[in-house]
Amino acid sequence: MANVKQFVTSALYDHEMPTDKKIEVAFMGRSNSGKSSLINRLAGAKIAHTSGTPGRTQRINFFVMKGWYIVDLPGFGYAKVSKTQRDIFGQAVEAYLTERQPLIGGILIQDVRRDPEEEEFMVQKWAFDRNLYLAIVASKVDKLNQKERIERKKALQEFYRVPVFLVSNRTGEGMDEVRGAIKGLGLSI
Ligand SMILES: Nc1nc2c(ncn2[C@@H]2O[C@H](COP(=O)(O)OP(=O)(O)OP(=O)(O)O)[C@@H](O)[C@H]2O)c(=O)[nH]1
Ligand SMILES: [Mg+2]
Repeated sequence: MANVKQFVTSALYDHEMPTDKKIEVAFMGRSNSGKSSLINRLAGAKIAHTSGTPGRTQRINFFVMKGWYIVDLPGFGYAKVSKTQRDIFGQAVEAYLTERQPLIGGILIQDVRRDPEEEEFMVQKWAFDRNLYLAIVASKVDKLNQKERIERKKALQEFYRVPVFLVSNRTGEGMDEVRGAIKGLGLSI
């Protein structure tokens, strides 16, 4: 199939977003949590810009997959960009999440070594309120040994009260489970 697994556009406002009504899945999480790296893993190609400098993704980025879009959102919880800028993309993200019609679900990514904070629970509440699917993915599991993995999985599942997928964007570990969740939405990957 031509024209798949590539960057399509970046937007802040609805009128700048794709109009072809393909389904969208939003990738959300704290800055530096590994959103863009996960997108690249799932696509099997380096389509999203990754960076060791947090806060690099400052627009809503659309990547076309097989008949649907991955939407890479600016990371939350990043303090170093100016307040005005944060307000602009904060409002844009909020409008996207609450109003966007093609959006059917989200993937919430967090570093496996951290505990969820207010923002993560807000994402969970958002999905619940809009009755949208949400998969919770804990990244950077390559940083943990086997015992720590078991402990962190249990702890995170207790926080979120739903299953949490542990992945490494470095080694590819856990990707099949995330792919399975996406397929469960009826999407091809
Ligand atoms: N060891 C390890 N490093 C990772 C993993 N995922 C991401 N990283 C690293 O973490 C840093 C941030 O990754 P990104 O994918 O750019 O994070 P992001 O969530 O898109 O960040 P923003 O765009 O700033 O919101 C990069 O240096 C990645 O190489 C992982 O699973 N394991
Ligand atoms: Mg990013």
